[in-house]
Amino acid sequence: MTKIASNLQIDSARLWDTIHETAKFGATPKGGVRRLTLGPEDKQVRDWFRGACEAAGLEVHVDALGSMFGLRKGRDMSKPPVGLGSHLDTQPTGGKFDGVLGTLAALEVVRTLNDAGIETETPICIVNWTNEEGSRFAPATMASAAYAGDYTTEDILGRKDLAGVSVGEALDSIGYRGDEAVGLRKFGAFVELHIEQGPLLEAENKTIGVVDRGQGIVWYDGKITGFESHAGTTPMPLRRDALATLSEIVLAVERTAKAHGPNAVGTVGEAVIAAPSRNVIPGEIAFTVDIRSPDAKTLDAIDRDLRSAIAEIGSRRRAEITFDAIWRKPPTVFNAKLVDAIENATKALGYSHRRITSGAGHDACNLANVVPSAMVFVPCKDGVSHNELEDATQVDCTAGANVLLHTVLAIAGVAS
Ligand code: HGY
Ligand code: MN
Ligand code: MN
Repeated sequence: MTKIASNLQIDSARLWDTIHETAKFGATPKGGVRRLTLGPEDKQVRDWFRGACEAAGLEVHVDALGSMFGLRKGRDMSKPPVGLGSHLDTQPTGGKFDGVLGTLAALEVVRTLNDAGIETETPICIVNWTNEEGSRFAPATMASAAYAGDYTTEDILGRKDLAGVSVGEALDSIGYRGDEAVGLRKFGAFVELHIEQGPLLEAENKTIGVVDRGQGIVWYDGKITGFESHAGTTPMPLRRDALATLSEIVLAVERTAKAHGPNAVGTVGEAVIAAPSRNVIPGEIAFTVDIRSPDAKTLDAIDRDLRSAIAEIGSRRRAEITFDAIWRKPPTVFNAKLVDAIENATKALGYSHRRITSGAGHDACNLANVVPSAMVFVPCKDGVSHNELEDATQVDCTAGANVLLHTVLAIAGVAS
């Protein structure tokens, strides 16, 4: 690698300014970001991202699910580009860094290479994946999962939100249904920078997480059918109370995850009473469950135990319960050579680091099924994420972006 390239560092202030500039799209009073996928705020940040990519000399392409690709030419265009990026959509109570850091650090890598006049051997392609969060449309990481062949484009286009709007309609409403076939654009490797969204790096005072594995995830949709009846006249023993039934299921999820711990977590994140009323016993509830573990056998054991607990609760409470697994992401093992490249770049830059398993799902976990992929983590304050208080430091974000830069240079090669 040339002398210039080996000492190269990203522009810390520019990256930090970019993160805070885009945080205005969907800014919330508590200092977070609410930018649900394919909504008006997502369009704003997408338009901004397209402009920034074009200003950096990138060719911008959009695929049929709205994922955005910014291509930087390399000396040898016959070679597949090195991919780097993440996502710009957020949770309803999202923060400034989840997904945003990885996408904007990818842009900063390009800007830094441009400033230094460096041409890489292979092309580079930065990516904003549609709907990583899975909050408005399930499943999470849907666009990169379709890219990796887990779903057809038609299937994903037909997924609907709670208001009955389909992914296809939402893409059209913001003008981001591209004409490129999903999965057509190939990569030689894919690297994603992300905040850890957990407490380990901060607790151990480590700057970089070299991510070698990702947890497996199973998502369930559940429905409880009891019986609406008068809150004042229905004796307790005669009730078929859907909410009381769900309350036992919530505790069963918590109990089962703990029983299979310490490397297992379970969450009931959504519950919707069909016809809520203060003086009606809830008769119908839809709910969701999110189960995770780095171990596939643990996921199976939790599934088994949860189903038997739910069956017992349902029969005792005379409620009908449907419980369907709608998304199963097996645990990820990232590409060992790429993980080593990240670790080597981290050591060369002198950052403290540790190997780490990702507790969160990421687009790179899907890419790992079709191309050598790996991730770089940096700490976030108190390990908090999916919360408007999500925070990270400029120093750590800069370190992560420098590791991303030097990992990409090592893989793409420096032509001049
Ligand atoms: O749910 C996840 O793990 C990701 O943050 N969307
Ligand atoms: Mn994310
Ligand atoms: Mn997230």
